[in-house]
Amino acid sequence: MKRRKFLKKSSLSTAGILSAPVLASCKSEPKTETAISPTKTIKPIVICTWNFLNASAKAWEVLSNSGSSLDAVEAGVMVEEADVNNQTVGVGGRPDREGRVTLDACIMDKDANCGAVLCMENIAHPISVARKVMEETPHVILAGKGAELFAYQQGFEKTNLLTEQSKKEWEEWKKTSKYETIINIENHDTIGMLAIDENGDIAGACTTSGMGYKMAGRVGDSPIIGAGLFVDNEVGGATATGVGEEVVRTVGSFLIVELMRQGKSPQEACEEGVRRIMKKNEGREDFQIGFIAVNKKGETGGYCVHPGFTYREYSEKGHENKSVESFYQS
Ligand code: SD4
Repeated sequence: MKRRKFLKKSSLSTAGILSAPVLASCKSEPKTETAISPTKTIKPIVICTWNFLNASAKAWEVLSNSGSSLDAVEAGVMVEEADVNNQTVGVGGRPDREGRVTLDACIMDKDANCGAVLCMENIAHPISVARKVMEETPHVILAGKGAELFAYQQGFEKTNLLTEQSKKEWEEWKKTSKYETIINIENHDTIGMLAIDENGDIAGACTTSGMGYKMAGRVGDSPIIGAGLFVDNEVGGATATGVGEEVVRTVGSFLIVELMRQGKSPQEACEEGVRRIMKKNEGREDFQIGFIAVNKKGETGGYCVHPGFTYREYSEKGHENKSVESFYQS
């Protein structure tokens, strides 16, 4: 929770609030504005889950130099993949129960091209391997050893992903854990990023080490197109964080984009996505789910529910309850 910051909710009209930190974290204004209709202009924008400021700043650098949204999201999330202190993504990620760090990632571009890697070991930048899957193969997904082999063939280096810190914590966890096959609701996080470039084109990326101490072979929503990430360049994009099983069950990010297609704002769509998941889990209060979204106009939204909050409370108290907050996006 240390790296997380949340905006206390006083209003839900967060689009302005959400994009403000993006601009605040970057010194220069975008060079260009993009006409998407005779009456509307949009500026490039990047948003990501949680407060990964360095990642969004990197993506912003790409966008401000007229880079594509695809290059921006890849470069942005790579910052977190490389950060050994981020124990939820890439190098330094928490291992599974057997002590292996397995990574999941996916990427999607303006033309609905997409690529993903699942449960891949020993490669520091799964997002870049996902992009290679998208660009260099006729496939969308490569998993496990096949993904790793493909990465080596593409010139990626073998890297030890398990840091001393993560190893030590895992060894501690083993002492106290009952080693039950339950969804571990703690120690999870993820970076999902969405960007619009100066051509008005949208792309997204999502990368994670998944739930800390997950069962070997477990894959969540993050590398699943439609669940952890979805982009439709005519409408917008969405990405998810939280308990992946719940996001997969509802095809969460696809749902958010479809809700926007039907006319909901990104904020409304994210709220509805969270509400649907909570409704399917009535009575359960042990999980966290969050979505962020951007539409073609450059409006953004984000919504998150935290553990300790049931669907009944959510229905009754809605936004007044402090467990449901719009989440801070860098
Ligand atoms: C997963 N969705 O593997 C990821 C974890 C995550 O915030 O996003 N945690 O289920």
